[in-house]
Amino acid sequence: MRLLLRLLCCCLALAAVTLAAPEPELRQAAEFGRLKLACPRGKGARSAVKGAQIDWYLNGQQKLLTKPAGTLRPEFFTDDSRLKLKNNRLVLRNIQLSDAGSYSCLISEAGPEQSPQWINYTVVVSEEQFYDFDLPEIDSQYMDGYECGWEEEEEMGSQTGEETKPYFANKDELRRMQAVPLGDPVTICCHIKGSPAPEIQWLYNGRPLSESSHTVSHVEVGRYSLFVPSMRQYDNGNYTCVGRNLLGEVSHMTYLEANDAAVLVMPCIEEGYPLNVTAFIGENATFDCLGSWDWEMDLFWVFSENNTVHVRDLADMDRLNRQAINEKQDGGRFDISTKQRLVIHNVTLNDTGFYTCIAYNTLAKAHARAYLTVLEPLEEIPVPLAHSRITVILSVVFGVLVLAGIILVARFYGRMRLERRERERAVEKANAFHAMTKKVIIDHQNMLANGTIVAPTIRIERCKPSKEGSVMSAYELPVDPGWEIPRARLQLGKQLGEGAFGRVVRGALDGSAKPNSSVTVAVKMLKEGHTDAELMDLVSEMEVMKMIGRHVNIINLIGTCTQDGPLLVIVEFAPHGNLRSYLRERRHTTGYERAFDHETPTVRELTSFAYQVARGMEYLAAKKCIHRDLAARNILVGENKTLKIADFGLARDIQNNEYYRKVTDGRLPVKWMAPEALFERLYTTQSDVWSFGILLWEIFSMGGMPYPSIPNVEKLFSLLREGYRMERPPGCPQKLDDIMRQCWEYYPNLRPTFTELVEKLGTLLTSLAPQEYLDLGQPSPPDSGDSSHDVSVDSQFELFKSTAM
Ligand code: ACK
Repeated sequence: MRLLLRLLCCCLALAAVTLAAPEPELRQAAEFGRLKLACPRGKGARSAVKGAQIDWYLNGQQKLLTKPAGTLRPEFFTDDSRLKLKNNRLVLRNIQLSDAGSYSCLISEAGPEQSPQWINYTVVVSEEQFYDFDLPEIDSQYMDGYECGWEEEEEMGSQTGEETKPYFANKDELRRMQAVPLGDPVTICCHIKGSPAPEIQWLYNGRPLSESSHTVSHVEVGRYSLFVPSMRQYDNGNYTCVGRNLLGEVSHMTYLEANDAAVLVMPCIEEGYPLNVTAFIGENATFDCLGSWDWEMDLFWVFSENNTVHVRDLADMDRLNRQAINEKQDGGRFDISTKQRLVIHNVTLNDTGFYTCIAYNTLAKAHARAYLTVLEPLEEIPVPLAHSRITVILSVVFGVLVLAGIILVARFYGRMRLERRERERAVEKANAFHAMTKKVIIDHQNMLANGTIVAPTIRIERCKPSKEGSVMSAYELPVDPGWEIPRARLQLGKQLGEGAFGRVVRGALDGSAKPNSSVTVAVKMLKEGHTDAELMDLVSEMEVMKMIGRHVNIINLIGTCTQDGPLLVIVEFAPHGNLRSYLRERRHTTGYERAFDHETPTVRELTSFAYQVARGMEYLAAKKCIHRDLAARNILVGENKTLKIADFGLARDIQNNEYYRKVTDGRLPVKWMAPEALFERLYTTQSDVWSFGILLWEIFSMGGMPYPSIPNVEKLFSLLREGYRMERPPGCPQKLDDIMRQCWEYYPNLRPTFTELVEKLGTLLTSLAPQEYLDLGQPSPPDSGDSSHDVSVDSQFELFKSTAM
């Protein structure tokens, strides 16, 4: 009966909406963006309808969700993962054009004397200006605080109690560091309460935000939050919220960092660190926590008197992070301005205990601890008053002590002389050892197995230098006459880039056939202070490149310098850098700055890029080479827009069986990784196909960051498991989107092979421009200037859709 009545009430109310609906509020949303519709509207209105039933409708009939009467639960979900109710706001994310319409909310059962109330919105969805990343539309009215999990209106009402100095109402939301993918929005929450209501100020790198010219136009300051709609490199820095009232002040600093590397490094603390420290009262004690340090990582220090710091998961980590030593603690005695170093000034006996350094990111955690022993200073023993017997005894004792001292000093000097002689002998021995070189032995024995190429085994042995005279290099490498190039023919130029251990420089290689002619090359080499393992990796890469052979769509080996100096691996030079930057620089912009005057590539060109990479990968797959890091950043753009796959030989195994498991945890390019690579460390050519799908998405989003709206890696993991896949980038042809989706089949064997991808993309290219079909043996020809096929991406969608595959 009650249900029937409610139904009747809804129907009547719905009719009322259609007949005499209050003026709906017009809300504009951007495609792929997010929208929040409040019900009820206005500050303070929420408390008036506490416990009311709230129903949301779309276009007057379709019920979206219901918040039942009497519940205080803040969140309600629907079958559509994009839609939820949070804190009485309907939240719709990843908005589609089809989401436009009228949204109505009915508040009923708010109280006996309150009649049902309708709130109406008309939602208009505008097509996303995909290339116009700089100033995305934001709904600033509802953004403040939304991400922070508290309600501003509630806060406003609670400011009336007895006088209190400012304090953090929600310590859980305080973060020491927030790493944000480049271009993503980020909110810093800082909910400071107090009575009278504290005045809140935001500082950027220690100075008032208003004085910092670059951020002021960009960030939005809410009452208790700071919102950066699109993180850029120059927004990096320390953001501090300060809350003050008559009774005192509190502040919290968050370091924000934008990063476009989708690569996570497992935290790792160097063995032996931090070291135990012993200090006298009043001295300073320093602990160092050396190890790998990555943009997604946080590091903090925890003090415990006994050896009991339990770290199991991220929740533990957050709990500990809140208990962590902070700089303000104990009158500023604890200095953690350099995170990896903890300095305790003016130590006291109370400081005795364990200091644990904890480094963590979403991938893993690492912690190590050291003990601080605090000693009391040696007290000076007062000399007793002279007494004849005591004086005699003391004199005798003194005499004995002096004698013993002399004997000890003599023995000490004897020992020192002995030790010095031993040390000299050891140095002589070490010098003799160093006069030897390290011989690099490349074992090609297993090069061919089942008709496929296998990486050689490389080892290093110490031996006497085989050449007379000065030793030019600590290593002796075997000469490969087929590839060896005299160093004199090579001139090294400016650096193109560097990684942790190696670097790449531009070079000019004198032509051997034509004198006075030179060709530009790229030269890979190691950095000073590299290890044997790094040299072995470069040797392995060089050998793999030799074995792989030549293909137009890979970076080919030109030659090597292995003798009389450091190892140089000379490869083809790609003048236009990596594909990701290439595309980003050529985005079609609608106003704001345009860095370079490059032409926006056509859909046909983009399809040709995809085709070329597929061809290169087909070749590598045929050689049983698994790339493991196929991404636009690892594709280089050569002359005539020829794409070349780089880094395919990078210490990534080639095996005669189809797959291998990577046991050791190194860098994980998570957003490009197939589920089986992500969850089981299982890499195959078919996991490369998944990465190729992400690469396709990168190409058709003009170098966009994959999964732009996914806040963290855990979320990505769970969404992938649930079958979530990225949306089609705007302007991307449907057929290309279909190919992406095939590459992202959960089961590797359901994904297309690279040969099938070459076929599909080739057909697509032919259907698009039959007369400009890519010559299979040749790089993609430069666009001939025939503008009939050269419509830019935005306008070609329709054209592409109508073309048969
Ligand atoms: O992404 P980039 O612009 O292109 O910066 C990196 C850097 O060196 C470190 O790897 C660039 N690089 C690597 N190999 C080549 C090459 N063969 N030709 C041109 N640039 C290269 C790469």
